[in-house]
Amino acid sequence: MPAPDGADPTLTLPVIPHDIAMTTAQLFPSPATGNLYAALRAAFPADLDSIAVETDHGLHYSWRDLERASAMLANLLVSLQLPDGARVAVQVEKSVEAMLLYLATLRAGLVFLPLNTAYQSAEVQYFIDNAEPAAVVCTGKNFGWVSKIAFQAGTRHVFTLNDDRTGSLLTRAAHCADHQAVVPRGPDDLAAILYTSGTTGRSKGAMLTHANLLSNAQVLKTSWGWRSAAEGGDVLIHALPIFHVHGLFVAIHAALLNGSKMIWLAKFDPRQVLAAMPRATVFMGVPTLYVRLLAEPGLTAEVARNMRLFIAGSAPLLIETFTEWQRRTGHTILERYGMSETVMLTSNPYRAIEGERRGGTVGRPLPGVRLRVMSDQGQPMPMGETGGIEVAGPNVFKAYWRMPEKTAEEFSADGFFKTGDVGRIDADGYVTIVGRSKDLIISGGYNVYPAEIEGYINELAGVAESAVIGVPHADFGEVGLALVIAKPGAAPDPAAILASLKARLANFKVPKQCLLVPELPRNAMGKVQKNLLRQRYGAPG
Ligand code: MLC
Ligand code: AMP
Repeated sequence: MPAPDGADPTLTLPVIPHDIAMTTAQLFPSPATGNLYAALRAAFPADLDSIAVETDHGLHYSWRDLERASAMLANLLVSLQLPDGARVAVQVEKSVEAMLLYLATLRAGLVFLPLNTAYQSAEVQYFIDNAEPAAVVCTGKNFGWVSKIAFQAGTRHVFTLNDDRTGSLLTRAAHCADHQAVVPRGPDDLAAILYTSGTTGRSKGAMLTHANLLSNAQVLKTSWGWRSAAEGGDVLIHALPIFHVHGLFVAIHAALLNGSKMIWLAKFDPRQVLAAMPRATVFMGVPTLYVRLLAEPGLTAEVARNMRLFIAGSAPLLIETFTEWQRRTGHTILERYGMSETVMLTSNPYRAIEGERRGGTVGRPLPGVRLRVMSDQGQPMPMGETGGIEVAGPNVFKAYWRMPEKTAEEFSADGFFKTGDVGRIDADGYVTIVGRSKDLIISGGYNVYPAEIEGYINELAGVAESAVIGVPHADFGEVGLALVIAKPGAAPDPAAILASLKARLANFKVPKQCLLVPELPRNAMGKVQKNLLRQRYGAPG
């Protein structure tokens, strides 16, 4: 395989062309090591020269390539002699090498901290200051500002990694041995920290252990009937970003733990997905991906004939999308529900014998997950009635990074995590999410916290105060709308407000519209009544 210009040729990889009551000991291949990578590696197919990943650039990576290249990267990380529990923060474009860096971080026993590529300097600064990573990996184009933030925060090592297999990380790893003994880790040791925004606007780092991730991956492998090579094998179309639970854990772990090939798309493009579909069996997406695929005339039962399973999650799937998908392809989407703090919690049934895939619901709690619906007073709600969803299980995260008070607040006295989602369970055990108690907008599968955006708007000249609400949107499901009250005598320009947000915030957080309003409705406590604003301004967009 020719290396692209500037790529380090030595790292150019050879081309070829339920039982969920499993104990931790059963889950891990060897009691000596609880390292998630060891479990994934144990599931690689016997033929290590078969193709593991095929990219949209026509590159092929074998299972041996994954093993060797992740060993080289892990050896580089180990050579840095970082202390136990050290964080490796990564903000890079999607590439197979970025996935290899994740696997290498696991192998080296370090803690992976992925960051959305849309985050700008103020956002990245917060994560780096808060997590104090020992190493940071960024794109070459961002090296100037990211390294400045990192070095100021005391990070000693900053590498670059680009999506064309260049960058100092690969150059350095090319000098490392291509075999590595996986660093032993206990099941309770940290594997990753995923930042999830807080209601106060300050992000919290959810600390996920090797056992959290592996137990969930095992459960999904069984529940979704992943087919071994002997059963004809599965092929996953991977079209999601790899800095959140969905693309990083649910998709990658499932494929690796099943020894299944991935067709790897750097960015979601509906036409590329359709082109890959006849050679694939499994697809995972947020609802926006399904909406955009439905807009393609090429989406037919014929193109989806080899597909075994379409999985949706991260945001509510509209019943129209669910029904229309059935009509166009003959397939019933399986909707599931998860969170950064818990990985996957519920799933609609895969097998008909377990029940129907019920549109508008997120299915039943996954094996091992205990889920309950509670009143505001902390009492269990009768079946079918709505309340706060709380969960417990081997998948639930350990704590928020360096926020013991927040952690205590969000767990009940008997150890259930309060999801902030509002829902009900029916007599068959199906869970329906009806809303959120947390003030959160989910736009195209990304979470946006109004408080963070309001904070930025309120600092702008001429603004007295603001409220950001989520309003329905045909493509993204929900998008932000900013309602702004001007200071007396001032007339801030809504377009200028949006432009200044765009200059400072990740683009998906920027409201799609901004309106000047004379007042905001408030309750007796003086709190803005966002439900009234949603009623008033929430006509579908
Ligand atoms: C992009 N934009 C968005 C947006 N994505 N705005 C709101 N919400 C989003 N999600 C902005 C762009 O910056 C651009 O702004 C404009 O909207 C149009 O962009 P686009 O070209 O249409 O966007 P695209 O690059 O195609 O991205 C859309 C997308 C992407 C849907 C493919 O957002 C995506 O990959 N979403 C998946 C998120 C995900 O993986 N979530 C899982 C979280 S895990 P402008 O102004 O520049 O034109 C989780 C747990 C669980 O929740 O249960 O899984
Ligand atoms: P995150 O913090 O990015 O992990 O987002 C988690 C949130 O996404 C959950 O708390 C839910 O509000 C939402 N979510 C995930 N899956 C679904 C789903 N299938 N339906 C509705 N909301 C979902």
